Amino acid sequence: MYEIRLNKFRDIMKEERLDAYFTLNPSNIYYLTGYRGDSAYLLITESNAFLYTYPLFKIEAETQIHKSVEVKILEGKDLASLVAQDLKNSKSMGIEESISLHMFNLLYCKNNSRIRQITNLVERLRAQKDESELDFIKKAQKITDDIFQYVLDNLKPDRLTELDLAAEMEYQMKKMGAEGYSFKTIVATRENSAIPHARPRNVLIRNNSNLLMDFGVYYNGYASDMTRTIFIGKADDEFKKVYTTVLNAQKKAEENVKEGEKAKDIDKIARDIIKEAGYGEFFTHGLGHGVGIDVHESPPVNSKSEIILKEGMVITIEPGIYLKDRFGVRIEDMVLVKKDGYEIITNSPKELIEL
Ligand SMILES: [Mn+2]
Repeated sequence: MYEIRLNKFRDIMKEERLDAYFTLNPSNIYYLTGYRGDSAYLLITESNAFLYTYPLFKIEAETQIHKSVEVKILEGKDLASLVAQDLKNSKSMGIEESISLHMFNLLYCKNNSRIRQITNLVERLRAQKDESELDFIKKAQKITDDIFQYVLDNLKPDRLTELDLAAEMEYQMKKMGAEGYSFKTIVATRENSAIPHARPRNVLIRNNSNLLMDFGVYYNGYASDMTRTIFIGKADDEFKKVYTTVLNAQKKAEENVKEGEKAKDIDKIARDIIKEAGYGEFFTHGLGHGVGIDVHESPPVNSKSEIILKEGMVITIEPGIYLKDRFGVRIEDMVLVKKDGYEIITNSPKELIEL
């Protein structure tokens, strides 16, 4: 599997006229080699791949990494000199992130390699998931769905603060077999839910409040991401109107997901529905994003995204309406793009729930 990914990546390198590629991005390194430790550097050349790391990570490196990658432990050896040596006669090297001046000098002067800063090459590959990745993402989302059900079964008004509930949900993630959260859990009621990326407060979750929960977990290095907004007590007409609008936008956008569609057109479907209902100015973010090893990754799904959806992409569809100082509603699913349609990975109910 890793060999296939490395070779696919070498094809991209060729297209970009690079004969070497250097990265220290942990997500890209995990994707290309299976290594999940810290502090590693990956060099890919036309025929070899080298992973450099420190003695502290020797065991991970030796057990996790596929044999098509040569592991080099930095025991008193200088990384830049090793890389320069392994580069041999590379003429054009792509580098993703910033590197030290020392390393730049070694690579550039000693090796006479042309260096180009370049981003999103590995991300391009990562956008389309293979079967094993989909399996991890689905397992992550299953745990996320189970946590939502746990909240519905156990939540009582006037007992927990937003922070309490966020802590309880994060505790359950690990109890249910996840590695932890994929981003800090958002639990927000009333005016706090009108902030798209709200921080949970030390404020009680009261009766007659909406409750927005945006959360996800990591499972085997893959993220999930979902949002549900429920109502504690009996929802008033305005909340119902906002909720129905968001839900309608969310569903219509989802139904149009298919290979060959433009990401920005999917965004427009949701945005138009919210506009028509009179809430256009209150939908203040893009419709969604790719999810995988990173909880936000390629492809972006927003009004500017020229990306054409392809089979195997996993994206979120998450429209929202945010009424400042009052309340907000967001509904988010993860959706798998298929050749002739879509599959909703999220299984939690999304019709309005009044607890
Ligand atoms: Mn999201």
